[in-house]
Amino acid sequence: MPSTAPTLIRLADYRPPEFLIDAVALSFRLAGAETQVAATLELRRNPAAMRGDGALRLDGEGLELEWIALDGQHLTAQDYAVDDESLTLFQVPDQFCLETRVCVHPDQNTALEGLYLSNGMLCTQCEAQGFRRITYFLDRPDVMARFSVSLEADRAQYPVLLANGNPVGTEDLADGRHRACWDDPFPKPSYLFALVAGDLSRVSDRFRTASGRKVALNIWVEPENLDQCGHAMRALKNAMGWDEDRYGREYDLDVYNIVAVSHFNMGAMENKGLNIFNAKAVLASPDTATDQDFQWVEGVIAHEYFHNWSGNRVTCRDWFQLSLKEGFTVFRDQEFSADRGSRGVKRIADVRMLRARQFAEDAGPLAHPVRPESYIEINNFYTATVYEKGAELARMLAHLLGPDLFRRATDLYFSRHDGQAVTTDDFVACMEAVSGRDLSQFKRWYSQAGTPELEIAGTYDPAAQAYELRVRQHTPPTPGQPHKEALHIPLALGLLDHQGRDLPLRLVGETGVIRAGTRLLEIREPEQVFHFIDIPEPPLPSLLRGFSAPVKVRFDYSEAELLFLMAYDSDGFNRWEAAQNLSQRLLLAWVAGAGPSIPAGFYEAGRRALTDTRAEPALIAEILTLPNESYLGDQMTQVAVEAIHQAREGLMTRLGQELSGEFRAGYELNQDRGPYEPSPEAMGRRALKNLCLGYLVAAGEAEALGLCRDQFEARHNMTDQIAALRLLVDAGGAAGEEALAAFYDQWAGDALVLDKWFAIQASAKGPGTLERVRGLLGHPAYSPTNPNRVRSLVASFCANPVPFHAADGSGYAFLRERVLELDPLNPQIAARLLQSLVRWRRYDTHRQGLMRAELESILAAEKLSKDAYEVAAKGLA
Ligand code: 0A1
Ligand code: ZN
Repeated sequence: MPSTAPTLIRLADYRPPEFLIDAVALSFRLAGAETQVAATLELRRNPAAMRGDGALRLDGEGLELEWIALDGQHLTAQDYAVDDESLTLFQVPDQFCLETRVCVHPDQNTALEGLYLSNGMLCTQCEAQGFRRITYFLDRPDVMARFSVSLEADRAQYPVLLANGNPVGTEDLADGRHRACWDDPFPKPSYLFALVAGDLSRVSDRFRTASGRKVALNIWVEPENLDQCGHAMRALKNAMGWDEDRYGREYDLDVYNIVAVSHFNMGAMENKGLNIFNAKAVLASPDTATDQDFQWVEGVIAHEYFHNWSGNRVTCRDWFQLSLKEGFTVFRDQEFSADRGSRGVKRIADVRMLRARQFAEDAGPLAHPVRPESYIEINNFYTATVYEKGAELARMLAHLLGPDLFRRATDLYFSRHDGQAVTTDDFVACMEAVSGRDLSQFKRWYSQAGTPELEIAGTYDPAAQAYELRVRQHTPPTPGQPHKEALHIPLALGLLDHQGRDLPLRLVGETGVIRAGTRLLEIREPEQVFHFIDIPEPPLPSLLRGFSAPVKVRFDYSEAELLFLMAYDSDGFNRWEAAQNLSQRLLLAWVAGAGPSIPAGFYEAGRRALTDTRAEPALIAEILTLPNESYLGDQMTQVAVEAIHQAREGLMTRLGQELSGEFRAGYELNQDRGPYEPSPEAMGRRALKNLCLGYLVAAGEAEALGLCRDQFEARHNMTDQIAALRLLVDAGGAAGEEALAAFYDQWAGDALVLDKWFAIQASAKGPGTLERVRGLLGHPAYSPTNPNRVRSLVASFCANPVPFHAADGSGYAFLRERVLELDPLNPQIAARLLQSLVRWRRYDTHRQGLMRAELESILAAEKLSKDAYEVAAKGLA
């Protein structure tokens, strides 16, 4: 346990800051072992705040204070107090200038918050509260200051010196040193501060904004990665153009710098004018990156760029408002990617992820609202709920308002709040202002945790030619919120006739022309009935089209109806959804003991999907991908780990055998004929081709493993190579081992590809996975201080249900060891890994006992971080 019980920070306790900082000048003498930071802060009392005891308390952690002066007067020990977390000045005037000089040690910083070293490069990470590890400051987002920065370092070791804003000059100094100065004209919170110093090479380009500003674009990387920046640069330019077209947002500085670093806790960071990226989120070449990597890079580049408006120009008042920037920005990047590729396929991928991660979070002890009420460690709240569910809330608002009003609302939001630190209420207020709608009920989505369930039933009255749809909403309790209120839910739906055509949807009392197609109903009550008239035949409802709200729908479809929807629904998302429902139903029945009773219609539907020449290959691949094991487990009251695995494998085998001819043809038809292309079409074909190969292997086809070997050895591109490698490794035996060894020899020099080599072994299906993973901990390329490596090996293992949940508890014990090893090094990563243990209530009593015991022993550890403490304590509560 931490030595003192960690404090709970509450939204209800928010108070405006007592002091404001108008400007800050920072001067760094940079070196890996010891960096000096001199800060000059221009402070004044905040007229909008209540007067406290007159003292000024600045945040600061792990700083060695060397000098302090107020309005030019050096202060002595009676004037202030320093503790582990702060510097307090007992008496200060209403307006003054404070100078401090501190010393920090980047080479000892393994937590990767504040200033740290990554492969010899100095870089920073300040969100959420890393700036206080660099200098004493009011490290909270509602204190926005103008920053000017001077960086001084050895020229040979750190030839490139970058910070936020625009460059204002460089200078050579004595003793082989040099200096660069940067000025950021936009006031910003400290979490957006960044600097980088290193021996970096760049790829450069230009962008001309709609109003004619010329922007220099640079992607900075270690020299050997220069050839892997083209995709990110194209993505950046596309994102800049898209934000101008879709949101009227232009870039506002002369330069946009992106730096790739190899040690990073997350994907990337939107620091003003100086984004710092996990190398994995920037670098991409056909040989080294898969199609998924290409898509991810494009999405993250766009996400960080979009933050320049949704996050930087308009920022968060406090960290409870995190989704104000994250939810909205995820929605923006999702829409960008939808416009770049296939909208329908993108929606499926996003919903898959929402269900796998956010619905699971909602169903466990860490459930929290999109705007949480309290936290111990804010780093634990960069969650699927804040990000992905937050994006769904922005999407619902966009649906409810329609495109024109939504654009007017975002224009208003950006102009009304430019340069301010605001709340999710302010965001919704802009939606209300332009639409004249009352969205007070909608706001419950921000404060109420849990996944709402819609129970829907329909009745057809042939005499009246009327269809009645009854919708009941219910949100199950979550920790701290036993009772839930009714939400305002946009429900998009269609009614299909017997030929699969959309009917016109006329509600009773409506007149005028109504076109056939999708209609948006608004659910507000616990129970609501909709009466459709002029319905000539019993219709089949297609519900929650496009997944118009983050809810679960229950409707009693027959198998035949699901097959019909799968074949005919005009909504691509719901065709996929019907397929998922159907396979989920078969698999859960199989797990429950019914065995493999698969209706002929299921195979037929699969065959039809596979041979549908009009459908996009990417969509076909999604339709034929069975729900994954964790998601299936989430649908059970008690997760049957092994039975789920066997049923899923079994269904793949049967589908593969039944449709072997089609899978074989699909494999051939979708081969890349020319050079690799990262286009959506080519990616879709590769996805389908590799899915076909997977089914051929599952079917035990004699030549399937030979095809894998050929594909692996052809080394055509990483997508194909890794797909083949995974199948070979999962199949076990000498062929898998040989391929792993060959892959290692080929890629030992490339850290990001080596991560894949670790991950494939940790996610292997066969026996002996834990032993292999334990062995890999001792591999010279494994390092607990590199988050990407830890995620590849340890997080991949924890996501591999059968070995992680082994009934002897060996997987759980392994995780406990890793968490205790990592926590002193990097608490954020330790706490994230630990989340794999918190959903113990969903397993049998034997496993429950094992998982709890590990949580308890972690909680009992000495000097546990706040991060890990919060997860373990809530996990046991
Ligand atoms: N704001 C970033 C995510 C991020 C958050 C925390 C970090 O370090 C603790 C790093 C990045 C984003 O949304 O991309
Ligand atoms: Zn973000």
